[in-house]
Amino acid sequence: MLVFIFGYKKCGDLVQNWGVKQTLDMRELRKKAKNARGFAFAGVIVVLSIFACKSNKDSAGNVVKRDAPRSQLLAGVKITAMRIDQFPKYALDGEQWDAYAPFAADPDVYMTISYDHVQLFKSEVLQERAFGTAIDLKAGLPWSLKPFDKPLLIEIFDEDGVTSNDNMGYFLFNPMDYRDWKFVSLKANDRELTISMALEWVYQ
Ligand SMILES: [Ca+2]
Ligand SMILES: [Ca+2]
Repeated sequence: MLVFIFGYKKCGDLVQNWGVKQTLDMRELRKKAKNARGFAFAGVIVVLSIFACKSNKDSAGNVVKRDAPRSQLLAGVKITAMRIDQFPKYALDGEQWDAYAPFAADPDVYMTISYDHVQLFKSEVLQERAFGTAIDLKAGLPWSLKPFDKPLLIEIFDEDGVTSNDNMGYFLFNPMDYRDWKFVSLKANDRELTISMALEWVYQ
């Protein structure tokens, strides 16, 4: 019986000691693992530093100044080319554009771009444009669009001097709907009127 009690106690001590030893071993292991992680991290930093130093030098060992990395912050958009591809043959009343001037009945075409009733751009007036010919607008280009994330009103007119000009058609154009597009073509819903433009997106 005594032997049994002694044996039980000894066994209990062993278990207890083993538990303590186990705890100590785990602490030791954790400490080692932490140190190993620290060394690995330091190693990565050293390698990156060497790489960074090396990448700033060319093959001859000269220090090369690098451009700052380009961010993707959109700063604006410009129209660099604008063409009226086609326009209606007749005015809304079915008459020639300048029916009052029988020998100069073709329209005198120009374009405006407006936002919120404020005119942003007005092109040159191109006199007597024959039906079926494309019209390239060039004056004042490029046009920097501000705002570029709201619907802009693009209108095409026939200039009529003292009388009110004839509206040949219009488009609502929100540049952001075409983000990063280099060429955009628009067609008026209700008229044989199409325009196309080249865009340049500006990033800072
Ligand atoms: Ca007219
Ligand atoms: Ca006219």
